[in-house]
Parts: sequence; structure tokens; C-alpha cells
Amino acid sequence: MSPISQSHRMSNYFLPTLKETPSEAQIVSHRLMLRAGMVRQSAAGIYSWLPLGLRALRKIEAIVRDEQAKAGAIEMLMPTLQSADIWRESGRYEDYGKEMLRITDRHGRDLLYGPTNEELITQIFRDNVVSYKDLPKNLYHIQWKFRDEIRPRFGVMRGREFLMKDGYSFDVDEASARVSYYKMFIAYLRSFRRMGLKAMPVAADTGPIGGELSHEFIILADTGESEVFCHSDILNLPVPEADYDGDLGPTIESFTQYYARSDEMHDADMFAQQVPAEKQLTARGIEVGHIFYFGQKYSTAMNAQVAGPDGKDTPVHGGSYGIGVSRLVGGIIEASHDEDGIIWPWAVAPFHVGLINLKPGHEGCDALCESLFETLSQNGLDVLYDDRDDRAGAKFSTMDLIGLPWQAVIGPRGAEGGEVEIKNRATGEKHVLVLDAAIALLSSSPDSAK
Ligand code: P5A
Repeated sequence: MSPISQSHRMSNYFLPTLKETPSEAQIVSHRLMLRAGMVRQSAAGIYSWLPLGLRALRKIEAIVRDEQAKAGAIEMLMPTLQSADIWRESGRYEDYGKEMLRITDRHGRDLLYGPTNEELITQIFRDNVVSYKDLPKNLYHIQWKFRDEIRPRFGVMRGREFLMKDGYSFDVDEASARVSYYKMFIAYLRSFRRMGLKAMPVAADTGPIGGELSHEFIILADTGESEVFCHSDILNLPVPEADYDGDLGPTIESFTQYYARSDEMHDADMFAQQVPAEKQLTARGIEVGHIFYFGQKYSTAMNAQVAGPDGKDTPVHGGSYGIGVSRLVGGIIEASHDEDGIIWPWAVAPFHVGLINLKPGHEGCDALCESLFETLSQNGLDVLYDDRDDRAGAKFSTMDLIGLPWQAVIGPRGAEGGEVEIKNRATGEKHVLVLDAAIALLSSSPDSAK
């Protein structure tokens, strides 16, 4: 059972759903996250995560952690607040401009709420690693960031405070640094796929992070803020295996052979030359990840050197790798919903099963519901049990809104024959099954039925 596996009764849960569509929300994921009681805004671009939203966030984190571990990255945790001094060393303290939230403590010392952590990890690295023999290293954390975006919008998609997985690799030379980059490239494709998303790597601009080599991972969505230009065949490539010991070059090449670029990198002439007209895809999307190889940019500025095989000190070669963990919650909803609400992919669903008791207080209904609730929970499934005294219609629409993959409905008639009605949220398909058969069906992902 996963450590976050947990079932709840709605009568003592906290799920403040909204019937009305909130007027401030411009895109569907934002509307649904508010309506489904997942988040509440605290200030512009700053959100509280209510229990249902937090569960989705944690499931996304778990997938990220698992794939990072497979690729050899090691988790740690850096603070949200950083000293301005290290940013002065790298030269980014001034460069970052108004997006950086600057704070002064009671002693008059300059702090900042970290928008990213290249400086802090470089400081930790240089103070603790001295030899190439300790390389490569890839360290990551999942931590809140703050960027004082001029126009926070679309809910958690462009927040000011947001949760990022950010990782940093250290290598002795460029060739091995590329391997570290390739590993993250593959790990990212795998992570997004496990969340039910098809993410496309596109060559990207490096902006304030720096360097020459960079890819954004984009999921296609009309409401996305990024525009991409690509050869449509890139969307049909298989997701790579987690085989990180072999030669990763050919796998990466299978993706990078296709023209696929963000709008900043787009070259219309090259696009026309390299991509046949019928394969040219211009689309909007959501950037859910971004990886960078920036070589010795930070290590030179901040004096992070290791002794190489020849005994000489050289600045290490670095890369950084970001996943928008909180943005992904919105991104997944943008990619998977209908007019009634969210449709969670199994792997990131806040609960697997929504159990509806149509008549709480009715002996047969209560007994069958309790039995199902207990068995499913013991089997490691996360169940949200609607045991409240409410109208059937209201219960159905709440379950559709919050979008759990399975709904299990028990009413007086079925209870008599020991029967449960199961609904697949994605397809709407229904089955009436006896308890054991219901348990078997509910224990498996319905995603393949989509
Ligand atoms: C890579 C890790 C970086 O910051 N430094 C550390 C590099 N890259 S990035 O592209 O700027 O950000 C990484 C990912 O974070 C998400 N993101 C956001 N999510 C919500 N609201 C925001 N304002 C926001 N800004 C960035 C994106 O998914 C991005 O790819």
C-alpha cells in the first residue's frame, strides 16, 4: 500500500464544493479546482491546498519521486528563503528584477524567497565535494517557489507561489553532463506519461537560467500559454524504458530528430524546409517541465571546482531540471475533464473510488457500504465514502464533479440482492455486480477503457 493510501468518509471530510461557476476563473481547470473544493486563493497567485487538492498534488509528487530515483537522482530539501549573498556571487541578484521577492530580516540582512535554487545548490556542492571521483551527482528537492509574476492567472497554472521539483546535476565534463541531461529528459517523459499526459519535448530558450541546451516539456491544450511548432510524428513516439545504463543517445535522437520548438526558438524557414506541410503542427500547450544544460555558468561564477583525474581543479558542468508540480494539477485537469467535471487518471486520482450510499440509515445499504468501504481500503485503494444524508442527485453530481475514476453506488434495491452499481467516470459505462465482482473491478485502473 502506498504511504498516502487513505480512505475517508465525507461526513467528516472537508470538501467545500461550489455549485456556481466562480466568475474569476477564466479556464476550465481553474473553475473545476475551485468548484471541486481543491484550492482557495489566499492572495493573487497564492493558494491554499484543501484536502482533495493536496491529495492530487501528493500523488503527482510520488510519481516524480519514483522516476527521479530510477534515474539516479537523490532527494534533499532546501529552504524557501535564501541569502541574497549567493545571488550576488552569481550575478543574478540584480538580473532577476521585480520577479524576485526580496525580504529584509531584523538585522537588516537581505534575504529572498527562492524563485529557483541554482545558487544554493552550487554553494552546498562547492562546500562539500572536492573530487571528480564523487561525480556525477544529481540532487533534487520538491519545494515551494515564489516568482512575483506580473500577471498571475489561470489559478495554479501561473501562480506566484508554486510547487516545483527542481534538480541539479554536477559532472566533471560536458560529455558526462550530457548523459545527466539525457537521463532527466527520459525521466521527464516517463513521469508525465504516468500521470496520463502526453508531453512533447521542444527545443527552448534558456532565459534567466542560462546556457545553450534546453528543452521544455509541453502538453497540448488550447488554453496553454506556450506556442509550439513541431513535426507531428514526435507525438507518436513511444515513451522510453527506464534503462539508464545503456547508450541514451539514440533514444534522445529519436525525439530531437524532429523539428519541435518553442515560439522563441521557432524559425519559419527551417520549419517549412524540414517538415512536410501535412506534418506541420502549430499548437498551444502548457509547459509542465523545463530542463537546462548550462555548463560552467554557476560553477565559474561561484567557484565550484573539483579536482579532475589530472589533479587540476576545474569548474563543474551543471544542469538544472524543473517540473511544475502544482501546475501539473491544473494541466492534468485541462487535459482530462468533461462538462460534468474532472476525470482523474488513476495514477493521480485523489481517491480511486467514490462510494455513494443512496440511503444512509437504511440497514442493508449501510452494511453493504461499510463492507465495501472496508475491503477496498484494506486492499490499498483510496475510497471517498459519501455517507451523508443528501439527495441522490446532489451526490451524483458531486462525484462527477470531483471526477474519481470509479463510482460505486449502493441503494436499497441493490442492497437487498447484495449488488453494487459501478460507474466508470471516464466512459459513463455502468455495471451492476455482486460484491466480490465489484471489488475485483474497482481494484483495477479503468484508464484503458478510455
Ligand atoms: C529548472 C529547475 C527553472 O526554474 N531551475 C531549477 C530551472 N526552470 S523554469 O522553467 O523556470 O521552471 C520550471 C517549471 O516550473 C513551472 N513553473 C510554474 N508553475 C506555476 N506557476 C508559475 N509561475 C511557474 N513558473 C514556472 C513550469 O512547469 C516550469 O516548466
